[in-house]
Amino acid sequence: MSAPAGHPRFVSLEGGEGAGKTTVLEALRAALQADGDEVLATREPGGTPLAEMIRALLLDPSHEPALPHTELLLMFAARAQHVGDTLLPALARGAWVLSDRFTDSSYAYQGGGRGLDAGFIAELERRVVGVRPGLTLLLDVGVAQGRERASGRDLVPDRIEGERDDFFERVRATYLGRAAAEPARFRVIDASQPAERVAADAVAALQAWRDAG
Ligand code: T5A
Repeated sequence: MSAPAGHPRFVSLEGGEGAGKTTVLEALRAALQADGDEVLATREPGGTPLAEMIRALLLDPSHEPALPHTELLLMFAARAQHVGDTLLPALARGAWVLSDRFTDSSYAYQGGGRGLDAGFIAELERRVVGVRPGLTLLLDVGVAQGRERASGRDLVPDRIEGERDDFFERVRATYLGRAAAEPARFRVIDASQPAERVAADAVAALQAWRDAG
């Protein structure tokens, strides 16, 4: 069975810790709204009240660590709720959807980082999610630089931010591998640049993709 099809109004932002997704998302939203389009900006894990509760459970460092499969299945539980309750209804009414992370994060973090089987993740994607972004902007930055940015902002690292550098190197390598394998969907943005430059590159990539579609 093949991967789910990409939707032409669904854009995801991906990258490691501190890549600058939140900053870029606002620039993309402003660019689309300037054209008068409805835009839903959302995030994963999260995007609905129940999915946000699952997010809190996943990232809370105060309880025992989630085992890799527990983490994967909770990510997909949150995603199922997000897709069914928020994302598909927005696409059906013609809105743009901008998602800070989507299924590629599960391939990168639970697949690459935790070492879970990509075939199993693909099966969950087909059965539980059933949709892919038409465009995925991968904000690529070196692990040390990204972690330094994230640590400058967070007082207490969440459960995943507390992982070691080798975990995040595998996450990055998995993202870059996926981008190389799917050049029609991915655009890799150099996120080591100043924030305004990264945002401008991301907006230009979105506009070029939209104009070509
Ligand atoms: N996860 C998620 C999984 O493991 N599997 C999954 O399936 C999914 C969906 C989510 C965690 O869950 C994991 C991945 C994550 O570990 P989160 O808090 O949402 O947790 O984590 P992130 O998405 O990584 O959020 P961050 O906020 O850490 O990263 P951002 O959004 O990429 O970075 P941003 O924009 O907040 O910027 C971080 C700091 O850097 C500065 C900003 O001002 C900010 O202070 N900054 C820059 N500084 C200099 N130059 C630039 N270009 C900068 N861009 C931003």
